Amino acid sequence: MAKVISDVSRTFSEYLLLPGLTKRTASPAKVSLCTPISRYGTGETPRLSLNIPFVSASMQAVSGVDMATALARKGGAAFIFASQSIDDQAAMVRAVKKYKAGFVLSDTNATPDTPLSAVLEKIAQTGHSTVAVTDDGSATGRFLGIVTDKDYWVKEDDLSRPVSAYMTPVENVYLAHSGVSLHEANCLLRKYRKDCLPVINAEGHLDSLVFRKDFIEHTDNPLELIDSEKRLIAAAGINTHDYKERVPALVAAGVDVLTIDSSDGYSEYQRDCALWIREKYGDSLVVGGGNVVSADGFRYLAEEAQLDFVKVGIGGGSICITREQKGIGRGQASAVLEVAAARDEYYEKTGVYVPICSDGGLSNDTQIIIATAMGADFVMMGRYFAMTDESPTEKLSIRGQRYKAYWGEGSNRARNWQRYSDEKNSSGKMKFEEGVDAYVPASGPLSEVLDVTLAKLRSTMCNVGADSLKDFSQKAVLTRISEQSFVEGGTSNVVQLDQTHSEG
Ligand code: RVP
Repeated sequence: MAKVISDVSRTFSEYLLLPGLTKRTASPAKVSLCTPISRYGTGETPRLSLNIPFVSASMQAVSGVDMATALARKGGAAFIFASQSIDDQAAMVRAVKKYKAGFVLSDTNATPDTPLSAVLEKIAQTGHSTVAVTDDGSATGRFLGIVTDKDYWVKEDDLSRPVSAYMTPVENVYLAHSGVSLHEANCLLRKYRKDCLPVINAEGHLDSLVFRKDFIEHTDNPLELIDSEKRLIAAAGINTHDYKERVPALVAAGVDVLTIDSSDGYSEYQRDCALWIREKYGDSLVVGGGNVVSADGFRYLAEEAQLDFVKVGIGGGSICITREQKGIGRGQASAVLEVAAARDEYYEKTGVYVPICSDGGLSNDTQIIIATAMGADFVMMGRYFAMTDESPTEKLSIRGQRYKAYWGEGSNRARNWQRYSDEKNSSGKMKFEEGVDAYVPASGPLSEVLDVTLAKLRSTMCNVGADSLKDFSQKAVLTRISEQSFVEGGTSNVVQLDQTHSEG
């Protein structure tokens, strides 16, 4: 007869934290968010730690090169999506490893003949207002000039005129030449009092752009996640089908961290894949896997598969309908609590600490905080990052509101046959989908969104009297809340006026 667990399957929003003693000496600035992403033994230092406990999901609509560089610069990591050809994924990893902080490949370009109206559309899509004008409209074409939002007046100027009528031509642009160091480029920006410095090569082709705002951001990013050669850490998703070809290509491209991407990771396929990688590459790679929702699943992947970290969560993702379709899964809070306890028990028994990652279903900052308090060493998110400017999809406007497309890896749109290959039918479509194809509101630049979340996490940690994530989960006291106390936690019996419509 089937066994029924007596505990109800619960979600993060059913819990609150009780504050502990806040010490006078506590301050959010002193809180460390450093967290291990590789297994380690008692007394050892983890081979790799994140500087903030956030990674982005291995999904087409989330983790491309822009996300990977932006998130690594903030101290986390983006798992470049596996549902693409091996060559394309390796090229993305290579781009992350080659990324030189401060030198940006221009993503908003035009030819001199492009009408200003088309340029404005492009600006709306990329969110970047500096436009490089090149002979062929590419990021590396012959450089002819530059247009910024200071060169035209949308309401006054004729939008059908070519961009050449508005641009500052190359002969009047302050330039630098390929080979210039970042320090030199920043000195030139300061000297010329400019916001952007184009870097061109000996043939006059555009190489990159250096922005003043990036210089400021760089000094604001002391948590950058970098390797021993000061290159950004690169992470990528893999599957259990083509790993014998994919992993060597990713390693050749310089990848540092891999995660085996699967909706249900408690499987012999994951063990075989993980052991193959470990045998071939030893400890030079960090390899995680999952997803699991039980102590048994964790122990299997920690012990038998020797994984570096284990991801927790089935069916909680915002675009995920696995629970509805197949009837498997577990409330994310219950899963994290059980797996965190299994991790601690495993550590006590063996002296080996295997970090866990709560993956999916985090829909606001509070839930992120509760997940880490419950013992997740770090969290993986899709929707949160898909909403930011750095996700690979374009912004679109629907009734005045800006959105970005966001679809599950188990949707037909993703065509992720490796992850869901068993379910493909003869007509090339999945027999059933485990994910949906949707939109999310655009939230703005990653750095701004993340700074707010991190500020809240640090502040709550101070309330609990914790100065590190480990300390936080050890000191955390959580209480279950009733539906009534959930309602009480929001605003009540007040009227909030929309200030934009209020009269003098
Ligand atoms: P969320 O952050 O709630 O958007 O969830 C993202 C997670 O959802 C991913 O990390 C992955 O585990 C899961 N996912 C991705 N695609 C699908 C699907 O199509 N069912 N699920």
